Amino acid sequence: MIRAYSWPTPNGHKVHIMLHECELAHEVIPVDITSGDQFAPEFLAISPNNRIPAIVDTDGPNGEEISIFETGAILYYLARKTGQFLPDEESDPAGHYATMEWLMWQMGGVGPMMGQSSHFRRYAPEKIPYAIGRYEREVERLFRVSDTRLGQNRYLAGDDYTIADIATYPWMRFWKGYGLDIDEYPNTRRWLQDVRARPAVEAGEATLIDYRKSEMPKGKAWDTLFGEEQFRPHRSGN
Ligand SMILES: N[C@@H](CCC(=O)N[C@@H](CS)C(=O)NCC(=O)O)C(=O)O
Repeated sequence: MIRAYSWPTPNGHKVHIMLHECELAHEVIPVDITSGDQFAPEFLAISPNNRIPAIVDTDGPNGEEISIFETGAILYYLARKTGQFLPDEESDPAGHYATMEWLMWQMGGVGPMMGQSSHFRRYAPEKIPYAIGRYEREVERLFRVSDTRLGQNRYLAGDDYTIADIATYPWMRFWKGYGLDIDEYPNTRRWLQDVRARPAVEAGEATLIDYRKSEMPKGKAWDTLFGEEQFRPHRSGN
């Protein structure tokens, strides 16, 4: 059994989608990041960076329990555990490393840059033109990269849907929030439609939906995510 400690955000949805794609028995435990659940010592013991999601697999390697944080590591672990959505390194090294390239592209570029773009466009208390422009341009650049790639291949790593697509889709689907016109990226638009049509994607994105908040975080919630509460030292459960 896998326990996923999560919240309905793009990073949370990567793991919810993967659990559905792999048809793994799992339980999702909400970690309300607007109320500070991510700083609870028990959560920090499995996710010391105070970020969701994290998983615990009670039936890990050698039958022992294992916990994993960081979505790239979680997707890689679940792909290796199930033998799905990551081409085998021995029999298909080109496919394997292409998947890892695009997974790392998401982890190092798409997630952080789209996250910062949303922050400065939506959440920052002051609207700083340089910061907004810097991240908008970086996001446009990333959409151009995906559009070129997806004009040559059906999916990011090649012909097959992989953990690179699972990692990237929940961020790129929010193109409106980055101020983009998706019609300028027709290959990415086609890919978004293909990925969205998968039942596991629909099920993954519906996970914890009742907890989703559309309003802007204010007061304690803003402080928890972006203010004093976020940056004061927190005691780990380790
Ligand atoms: N690189 C991390 C990023 C995870 C992340 O940023 N999670 C956000 C929600 S999408 C979070 O937990 N925020 C809580 C906080 O900032 O305290 C991963 O891929 O797992």
